[in-house]
Amino acid sequence: MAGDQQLSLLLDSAVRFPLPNGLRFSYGTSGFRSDGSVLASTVHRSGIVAALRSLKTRSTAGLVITASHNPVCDNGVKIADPDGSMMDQSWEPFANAIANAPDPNSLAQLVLQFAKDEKIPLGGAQSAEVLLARDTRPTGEALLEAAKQGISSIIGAVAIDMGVLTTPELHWMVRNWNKGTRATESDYFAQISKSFRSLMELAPNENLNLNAVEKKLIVDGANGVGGAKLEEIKKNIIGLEIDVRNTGKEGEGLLNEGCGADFVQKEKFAPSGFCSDDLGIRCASLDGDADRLVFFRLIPNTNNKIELVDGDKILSLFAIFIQEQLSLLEELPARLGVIQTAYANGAATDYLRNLGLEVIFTPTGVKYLHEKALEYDIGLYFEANGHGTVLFSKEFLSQLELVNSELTSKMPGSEKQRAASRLVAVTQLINQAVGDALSGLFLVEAILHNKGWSFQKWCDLYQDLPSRQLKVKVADRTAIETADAETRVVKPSALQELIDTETAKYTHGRCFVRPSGTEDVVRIYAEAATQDSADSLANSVAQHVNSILGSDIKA
Ligand code: G16
Repeated sequence: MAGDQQLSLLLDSAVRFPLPNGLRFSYGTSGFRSDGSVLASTVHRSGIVAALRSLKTRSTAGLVITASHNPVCDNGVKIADPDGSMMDQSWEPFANAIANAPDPNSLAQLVLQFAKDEKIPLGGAQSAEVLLARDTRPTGEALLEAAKQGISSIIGAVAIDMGVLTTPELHWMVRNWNKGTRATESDYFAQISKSFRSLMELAPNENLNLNAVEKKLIVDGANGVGGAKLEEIKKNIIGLEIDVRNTGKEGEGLLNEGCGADFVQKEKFAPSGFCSDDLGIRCASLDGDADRLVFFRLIPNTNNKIELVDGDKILSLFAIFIQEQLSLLEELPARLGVIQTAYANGAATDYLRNLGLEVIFTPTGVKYLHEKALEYDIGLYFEANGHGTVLFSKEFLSQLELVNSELTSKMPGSEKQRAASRLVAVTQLINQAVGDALSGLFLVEAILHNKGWSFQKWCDLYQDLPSRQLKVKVADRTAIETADAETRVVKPSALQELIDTETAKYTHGRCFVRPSGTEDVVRIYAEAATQDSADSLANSVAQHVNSILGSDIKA
């Protein structure tokens, strides 16, 4: 009876969201992405997956509608697991299967069969709960409605619309709801401003050279959702003067167009809205849904070229700071792991290894880095593009709390006690669910303040090897398969031989190619001793990709 009711509910709902003719969807690096106008069926079906995920885990799940760094016409959908991380990868084949089910009947059969196989109780007394959010894209509102209808096509499932949020806010909320607090956006803002204030107050006086640490920060909001959120947070921030640009207001420009972290990191140019008046000032850039962060400073007399501080250098700053605090606390042993991808600059990896840190590589995609970081007491992960965070294990957190409260009662004000309190503030400031540009930005600022470091000092940590990234649009990007954390092409095999031959021509040459999981392109990364060599290596490999797989090269 309940089975019949469930079946007819699924059929009635699915019939309103037919699969567009001739299209296939794939759960990629960060969920489904495509042109926003063709995604209604995919988002509707993702709503079903999220509701099933909630039933399976007996917890609140999340669903966010965003295409992050992609252009404004695109959109996408990703699902958050109860701990706030990306959906368990073992469910991706099911998500792919139902996203491509040709008609309502086959869709319903797939859902019922999957529920049976996974022992998910359908139609029973158990309820499911899914938190929803979207970014500012024009197609977002209609897609949100599709998600709601997908969720309510599972008996007992409830969708809770949390509004227009950054992706990391939604992940953070899901995590907190499952820890028993029905946290809202104002709790998120309050947690950031409170822990930032604590960390600022713990700065050692002798390190504090206020002349070195410029108090002003200009932030590029990518004309996305992050700028407006930052405007709210900054109302409660003391000790930092933040000027937010590209907030998406009328006249400021289009989402991610000529602005945003992806543009800044790849083009190494200042975003629109920045000019020579900003010379000498520390600047930061978020991406469209505020899950990526890079810093930069304009270079004088260069027509808006910038000195870039990417995810690798943010990672290095976090690693140094955490290591320093731990070195004062011998009673708090911790295994640190640093996770990077093949895009990490070779100089950054050498620098981190020279700090004595264990550095591990995974394929591109936060879901892979996050999973690896969970294996450590403290797992620090960052992609060079600015996507990353720091994770603390449960055991480490309870040890830290214990040590902190003992030191606070026995040695208040001592360097040891302050080191423990600084670590506590870091654990509260940095988002434990996913990479978060806003919480990352405030952690960077608090660390620079604690260390009394200028932007220049941070830049000088190490010198990046010159690099170049290109993308090539090909007929079928899935024709490329890679191995060894995407550093080698295994298919077509002739391509890797050509890459090896080209790379061998350059001092410190390194090059890899991989299919993007968010755009319909193949990406090329090259590194070498000089910028000309890196450019020429990237170009020649792009030509090979082009001649083997077809089409045009884009910077
Ligand atoms: C997403 C992922 C990132 C990944 C990026 C580019 O970022 O979350 O982990 O680095 O896509 O991926 P690809 O090279 O496969 O296109 P975002 O900011 O778009 O969500």
